[in-house]
Amino acid sequence: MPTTISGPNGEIKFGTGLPTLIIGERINPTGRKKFGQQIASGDLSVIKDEAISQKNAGADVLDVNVGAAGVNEVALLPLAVKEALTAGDLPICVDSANVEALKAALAVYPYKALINSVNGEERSLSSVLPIVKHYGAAVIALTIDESGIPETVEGRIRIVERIVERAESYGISKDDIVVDCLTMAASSKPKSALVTLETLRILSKEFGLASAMGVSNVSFGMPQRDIITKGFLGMCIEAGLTAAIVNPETEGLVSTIYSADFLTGRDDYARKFLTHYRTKIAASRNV
Ligand code: THG
Repeated sequence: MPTTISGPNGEIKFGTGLPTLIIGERINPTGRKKFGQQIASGDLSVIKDEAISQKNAGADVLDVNVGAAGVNEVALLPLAVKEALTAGDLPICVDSANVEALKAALAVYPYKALINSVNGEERSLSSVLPIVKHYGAAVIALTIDESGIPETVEGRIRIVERIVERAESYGISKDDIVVDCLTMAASSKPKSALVTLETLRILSKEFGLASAMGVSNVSFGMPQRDIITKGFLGMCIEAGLTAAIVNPETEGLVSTIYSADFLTGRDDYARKFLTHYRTKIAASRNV
């Protein structure tokens, strides 16, 4: 069964065989000092701007993260979610390591949210999973636990099995678990991209689980990062990735997703491709 989340315009479904869900990652202060300072001072216009520009670039969902120095996440995350929701009119992926902030944000979200994230650590399982159940949300499950990110495919799958088992004990359906196989920098761990792809392939094809991943980490430490990120993104989609956490404004990134979906039979009748590029297609006919 596909995973369902919802927003002001109704439900969105994603999963095996369906087009890749594009989760816009730009509402996040990581590495952006000015963004952090602005939201800490209560100026949410930057959230509105990022919501609109990511939607126009092709985002289906907006990730909202306000974790930065000097920010009271419990107070700010709900405001940021409301701002992004109003401006973007898209479902929200509520992103925080602070459980109280997640609760406060979910309390103001009147649809089915995606929560980012739970992991295999006991304190994460026992604090996040009850919230997932209570709010009827879906959740991204990271393949990391007390011992870190396993280097092997088997180690990462064991964490997923543990999370799914615990989730089911809370009455959370498997369809509401979205696994994240975690990407590391290929420049420092040359074989890690292959481990991530292999894990993704097994969880997708054999376990039938939905998946989400931030792909840009793969290119960390390299020049021309976007080239490597886009190549990896195409491979992830072939391996079964169902939701990509990306910057949709990166030149050529959304095209990579549309072409990979088309080539893997995930875009029936190339409908999404033809709709997204209709203006360009019409222009090229008229030359
Ligand atoms: N999995 C899950 N959630 C995630 C990630 C993941 N959330 C966070 C991250 N990875 C995805 N989001 C971002 C947000 C910002 C950046 C990268 C990934 C980023 N920021 C630039 C920097 O740090 O240099 C600044 C960009 C700018 O200034 O324009 O790269 O993997 N579940």
